[in-house]
Amino acid sequence: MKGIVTKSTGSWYEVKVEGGDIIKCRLKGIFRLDETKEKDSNPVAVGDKVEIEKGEGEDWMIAVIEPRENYIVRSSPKHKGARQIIAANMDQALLIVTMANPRTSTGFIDRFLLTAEAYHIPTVIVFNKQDLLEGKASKAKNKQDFVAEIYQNIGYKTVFISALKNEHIEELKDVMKNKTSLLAGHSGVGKTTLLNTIEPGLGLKTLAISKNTGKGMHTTTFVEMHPLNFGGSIIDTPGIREFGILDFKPEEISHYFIEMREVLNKCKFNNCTHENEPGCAVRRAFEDGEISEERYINYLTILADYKANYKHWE
Ligand SMILES: Nc1nc2c(ncn2[C@@H]2O[C@H](COP(=O)(O)OP(=O)(O)O)[C@@H](O)[C@H]2O)c(=O)[nH]1
Ligand SMILES: [Mg+2]
Ligand SMILES: [Zn+2]
Repeated sequence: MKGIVTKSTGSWYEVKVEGGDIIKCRLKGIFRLDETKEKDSNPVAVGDKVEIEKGEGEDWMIAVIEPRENYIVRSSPKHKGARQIIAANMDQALLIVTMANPRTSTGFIDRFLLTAEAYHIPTVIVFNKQDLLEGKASKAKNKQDFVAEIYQNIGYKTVFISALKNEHIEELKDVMKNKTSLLAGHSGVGKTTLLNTIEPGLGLKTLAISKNTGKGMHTTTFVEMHPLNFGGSIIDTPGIREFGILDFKPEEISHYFIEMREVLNKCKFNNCTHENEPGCAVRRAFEDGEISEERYINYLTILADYKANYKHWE
């Protein structure tokens, strides 16, 4: 039987099969052996298309994992240096950000976008908590206008909502309809609130406590895919903070800054990192105001961080 993995605990999985039934499955031993060969600490992820079969006894087993269209990883909480694939086969990511209570930095946004671009996941930036900004020319509202424009100018879609007050949610639903979306954003931006607003029936689930550890969901590694009543599904991920494990060369980082990608082939050196090399087209575009200062500075910061940690991944 074919199905899609909708929940992963690491030791067992929920697979939604054709017809809609959810079947609890384990993984055939053959996949587990691969762990040591690959750097991945889990061979199956939410969103994976799989084939399941009856194993010995009554257990269902995942027997085949189909090749992934895309996936996203984080560093494994359990095995240092290992990657954990947390979701696969997404149509898009929804990055939830807020300019007040708490404020999402563009540094955070750019790190996420870098990862998403590297893993071929189109991203929509969702500005939540509009109700806190309405009606005043507040500092936070000005900041939002400034930040939103940066991303709109380079081609990212933006949506402005209030998850709490149920404002402009229809617009977001249009974006989500019939697609598999990864829900991302740091703690406190309103991801759980948004899930409850668009799919009230899920409320209890997102607040659930892990049966295994007795701890809150945010401390677990569980990732879950929820079906949406208007078509499509959403993948909810605890612990988005550790996204961004990349294994490419430092000079390749700019390939995932979409506005830099367009000019970097004009740099004099093909391994240009756009810091201060002569004949750098990216630096020139920044100086000419074609690349935003915010993005360029974030790029340099990410590059420096990456270089400092790069050896680890070689
Ligand atoms: N004012 C306002 N508060 C919100 C909104 N969305 C979420 N919140 C509040 O922000 C806090 C964190 O929300 P939560 O959904 O737990 O964030 P998560 O950590 O991203 O899941 C809660 O107190 C929510 O009530 C919103 O649109 N407007
Ligand atoms: Mg939450
Ligand atoms: Zn350059």
